[in-house]
Amino acid sequence: MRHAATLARRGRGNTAPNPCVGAVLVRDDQVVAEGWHQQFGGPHAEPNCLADARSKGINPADCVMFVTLEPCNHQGKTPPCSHAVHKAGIKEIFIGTLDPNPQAEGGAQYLRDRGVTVHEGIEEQLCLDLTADFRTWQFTARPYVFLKMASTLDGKIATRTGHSKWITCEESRADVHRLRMLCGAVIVGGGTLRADNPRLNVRRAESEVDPLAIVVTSNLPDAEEDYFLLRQRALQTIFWTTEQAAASAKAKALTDLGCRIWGLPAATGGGLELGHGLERLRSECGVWYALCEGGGTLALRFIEAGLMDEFRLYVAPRIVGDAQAKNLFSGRAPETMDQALNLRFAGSRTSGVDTLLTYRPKDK
Ligand code: AOF
Ligand code: ZN
Repeated sequence: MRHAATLARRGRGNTAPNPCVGAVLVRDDQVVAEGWHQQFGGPHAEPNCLADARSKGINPADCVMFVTLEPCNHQGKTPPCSHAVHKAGIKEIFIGTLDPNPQAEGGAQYLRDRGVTVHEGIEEQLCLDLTADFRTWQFTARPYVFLKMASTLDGKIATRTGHSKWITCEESRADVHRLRMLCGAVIVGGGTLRADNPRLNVRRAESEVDPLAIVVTSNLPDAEEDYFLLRQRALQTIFWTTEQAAASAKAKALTDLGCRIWGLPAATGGGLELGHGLERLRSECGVWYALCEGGGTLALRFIEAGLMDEFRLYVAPRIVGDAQAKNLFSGRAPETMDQALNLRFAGSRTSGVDTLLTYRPKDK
C-alpha cells in the first residue's frame, strides 16, 4: 500500500479536482504491475494497473490488488473501476480508504457482493492524508491550503530587525520552489511584503507559470513603492484588503498598474474573511492548491479560521536567542496550555541540514 501511495503522488498537480490514486498488483509477494491516476479526465489507477499487467503478459486474476482509494462505482468520465476489477478476475483487494464522493462510492460493496474478498482501511491514515486535498475540494468551495514556514530551533522566522534571508539551507529553499510550482497562488501578509520584498515566483524548479501572488493587508502600499511584485508582477498580484480600502485612491492607483484588489468582509474575530478570498481564488482563478508563506500573524489566522490543510515547517539547526525576534506565530495571548492550538503530527524528514516537519489539523 505504501508503494501504491508513492505511485499516487506522481499524479499530484495533474488530477485536480480528482484525487491522486495509486494501485499495484501483487503476485507471490512481489509487485508485478503498477498504475496511478495521471490526469484529470483520464483513466483511473486501477485500469492503468490492469493494463500494465496485461502488457507484461501477467493475468490479473492471479494477483491481489492494493489500491489507495476505494474503486469508483459510477460511470463518470471513465467507466466504473469496480466493474473493471471484477471483470479482470481479481479475487482479493486491499483498499486504503473509502471514496468520500457520494457519486462514486460503493465499489467495495459491489465487489463483496460478487464474492471478492475486500479489506478496507489498510494504511488508512496514509491514504487519508493522500486524499486530504480531494476531501477539501469535495466538502468546501476553496482550494487546498498549505502553510509553509521556516524557523530556527527557537521558533524564530526573522531577527528583531526583520532580517530573514536566509534561515534554511539551499536544499530546503529549492523544496519550497517545487511546492510553489504545484500551487496556483502564494499568499503572504502585508508585513512580509514590507520586510522581505518577496518575488513569490518559482526560481529553483522548472515551471512555465508562476503562481498568483496574494498580499493580505488592510494597509495597501503606494503604487510607486519599489516592491518587486508591483514593478515586475503587477498583473499576477492580488491584494486582499478591507472593503473600505478597496474603494480608496490607493487601490485605484494599484489597479492602474494592473494589480487586482479584492475587498473582503471583516471576519468576526477581527481581520479579513480569508475564506472568501480563497473561494474566489478557486472559482475565479481556478486555483486548486494555495500556499500561505506567512508571516506569523497571517499564518495564525489561517490556522484559527480552520483554513490550513497542511503545515510544512522547515526547522534550521540554528538559534537566534532573542525574545524580541519574530515568532513563528503571533496574535494570541493564552494564559494556560489548554488554550494552545493543537495540530496532528503527520511526518518528518531531513532536508539538507534542516528538518521538515509536517502537521495537519487535529480533526482531519
Ligand atoms: C478510482 N480510481 O484512480 C480515481 C478515482 O469522472 P471520473 O470518471 O474521472 O471519476 C472521478 C471520481 O472518481 C472522483 O471524484 C473520485 O470519486 C473517483 N476517483 N477512483 O477508482 C482512481 N482517481
Ligand atoms: Zn475509478
